[in-house]
This record gives sequence, structure tokens and C-alpha cells, in this order.
Amino acid sequence: MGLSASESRGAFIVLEGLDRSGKSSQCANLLSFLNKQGIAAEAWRFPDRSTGIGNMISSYLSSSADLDDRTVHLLFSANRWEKSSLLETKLREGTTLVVDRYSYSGVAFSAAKGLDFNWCKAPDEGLPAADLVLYLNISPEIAAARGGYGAERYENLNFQKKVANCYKRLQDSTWKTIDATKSIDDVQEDIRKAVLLVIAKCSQGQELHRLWS
Ligand code: T5A
Ligand code: NA
Repeated sequence: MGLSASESRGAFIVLEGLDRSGKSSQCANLLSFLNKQGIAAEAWRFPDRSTGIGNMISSYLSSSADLDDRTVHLLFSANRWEKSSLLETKLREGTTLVVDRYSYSGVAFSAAKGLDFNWCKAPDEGLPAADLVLYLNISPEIAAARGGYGAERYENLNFQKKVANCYKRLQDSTWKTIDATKSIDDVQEDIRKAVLLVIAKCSQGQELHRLWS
């Protein structure tokens, strides 16, 4: 069931960026800020490694399982579809969702491997679209210098440069670019301003869009 234009709802906020751009730190800070403000909110992440499909993805990312590129792309998409009705229910109930990666990662990372850009978009067509995509902008070099880099499959400089270029092709009016090289607190300040505006619009009934419109 779609959402009618006048219904109050939660906002669908997605954080995107290269590996080590600071998404998880910012999601956690944002969630506690929103809860302190008395705003109903939950933090989600993709891949959701807790499902059967998520488990296959997790083995693949840690390089313990090998999968064909198109197969893993479709698993990432299926992992979003399996959560999509709950996601929509939460929004309709008035819960704001702060989501660490979504379809935008799905397209950017698979297209960076050389898969056709439009082929990569196709399986996610019809999923709820984010009201706001916060793109944590950082150079691949600075991200690589942060802690823990190199543990998972995609964490190498050359590949991350390709991912950054693919992200650029996805940007539309729902995206806001955030300078992710600032301190954690300063990045959070910039994020909060953008998020509160969008939460207000959604509580006034802004329509939920579908990918890729
Ligand atoms: N993927 C994902 C696909 O290929 N297709 C898909 O459809 C989807 C959904 C897993 C991988 O899967 C790919 C993309 C990924 O390669 P993940 O589990 O979210 O995705 O892994 P990462 O994004 O790599 O998560 P990370 O934990 O590595 O990075 P974050 O969350 O961006 O960064 P964070 O907050 O953990 O911070 C990293 C380090 O930097 C420091 C932190 O303290 C930490 O040490 N830091 C800062 N340092 C200085 N200044 C700041 N402002 C800082 N912010 C954080
Ligand atoms: Na993360």
C-alpha cells in the first residue's frame, strides 16, 4: 500500500559514502540525538547480515566465499526487498529510519566492478526511495588512512576511486553532500540540520517516492 500525500510519517534517511567515510559513527550519534529530542527513530543498516541472505553476503564480504558478481549483486538487492515491507510499515507508523547504506551502495559498488550501470539499478526499481541521502564525502586516500581499512573485500584504494565515480552518477535532488573530513562532531552538526528539515517535511505528509524516480 502506498502512502497518501497528507499522511504524517517518519523520514527515510540514508547515509552513503566510501568505506571508512564515517557512516556508522554518524548513524549512531544521529540516532541518540533524535531519541533525546523525543523523535521516534531506529537505526538500520544494509547489508542486514542477520538474515539467511545477509549471511551469504557476509561470507562473501569477508572473502570466505566466492560468488559471481551478478549473483552477489542480486543478493544485496534481495536483502533490501526482504526488509522493504517492514521498512515501509515503520515509516507509516511515524518512525524515522536512519539507514547505513542502501540501494545507492548496491549500484555504486557493483558498477565499480564493471557491471552495466542500468543493469545494476534494475533489481532495486520499486523499492522505497530515501527522502534524504547524506553523502559523506571523503577522498579514497583519507578514508584509507582511517582505522581498520583492508579487512574486507572492497577495501582497496583503486576500487574505492571507481566507487566514488559511480556514486557521482546517482546524485539527484534528494542528495546532500557532507564534508566528511571534518571532526566527528562537526560532521554530525551538518547532518542534524539537514535531517531535522526532512523530518519536518515528512511529518507534514511529504510523499514517499520509489526508486528510481
Ligand atoms: N555493499 C553494500 C555492496 O557492495 N552492495 C550493497 O548493496 C551494499 C548495501 C559492507 C560493504 O558492502 C558493500 C559496501 C561495503 O564495502 P559496511 O559493512 O557498511 O559495508 O562496511 P563499511 O561501509 O566499510 O563500514 P565501515 O565501518 O568500514 O565504515 P564507516 O561506517 O563509513 O565508518 P566508521 O564510522 O566505522 O569509521 C571508520 C573509522 O574512522 C574513524 C572511526 O573512529 C573509525 O575508526 N572516523 C573518523 N576519524 C576522523 N574523523 C572523522 N570525522 C571520523 N569519522 C569516523
Ligand atoms: Na560501517
